[in-house]
Amino acid sequence: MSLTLYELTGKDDRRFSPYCWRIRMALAHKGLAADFVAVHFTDKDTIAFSGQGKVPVLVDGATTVSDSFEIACHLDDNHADRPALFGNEIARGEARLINHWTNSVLHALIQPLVIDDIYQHLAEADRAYFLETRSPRFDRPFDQVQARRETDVVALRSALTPLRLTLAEQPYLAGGTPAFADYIVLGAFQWARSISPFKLLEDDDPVRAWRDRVLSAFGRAGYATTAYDA
Ligand SMILES: N[C@@H](CCC(=O)N[C@@H](CS)C(=O)NCC(=O)O)C(=O)O
Repeated sequence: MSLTLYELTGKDDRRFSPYCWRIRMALAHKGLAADFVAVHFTDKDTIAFSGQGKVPVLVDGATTVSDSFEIACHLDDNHADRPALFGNEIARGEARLINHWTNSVLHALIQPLVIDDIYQHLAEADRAYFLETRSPRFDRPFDQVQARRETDVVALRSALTPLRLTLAEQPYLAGGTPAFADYIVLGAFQWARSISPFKLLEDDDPVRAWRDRVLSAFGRAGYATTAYDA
């Protein structure tokens, strides 16, 4: 059965989507090989077959799935002979909380810190689209939003306290071994380091050590990309 993942790319083939990274890691976790198709924000025609306009999109044989959480559920339900991304229904339910916290809190704290770096790493063809769709989220130009990051990063680091408390008791967010909850949060940090040299996490932050552990899993799957050493 062949698998194809459609994922976002930028200038110099930077794979910078947090949601797509969740699925890259999920495929590595399950030991499933896939073909990767790079798409730009404005390549809507390429993923039109999925019935919506966002990546990731996974094609698994005759089945097409979009939305990263739905894709993870699909992978567990349809490749149950492979290591589980959730483990059971309770863990799947709890991972939904991590999903929504990451999408609504973590991403919102990271985006202003790297918004101009994202813009600078976009393919030329995507720049006008990105300006048009993302500028309304901010009250000033991207470079001016990002200029405050040395002070704004404090709020991000503070919001990571629950992660630090969890990691003081277990090596991964999901428990003794990494699972989809880890890949959801990892995607946010991978998004940043794919396009920005700015250091979100201090050297002695246990979240940084966890991030590097997860990046190193499955034969260093998380390092198989162009990124900054941030
Ligand atoms: N809920 C979706 C969100 C996916 C998403 O927002 N993807 C972004 C890339 S990071 C996208 O494709 N955006 C298209 C656009 O803004 O036009 C998921 O979890 O997969």
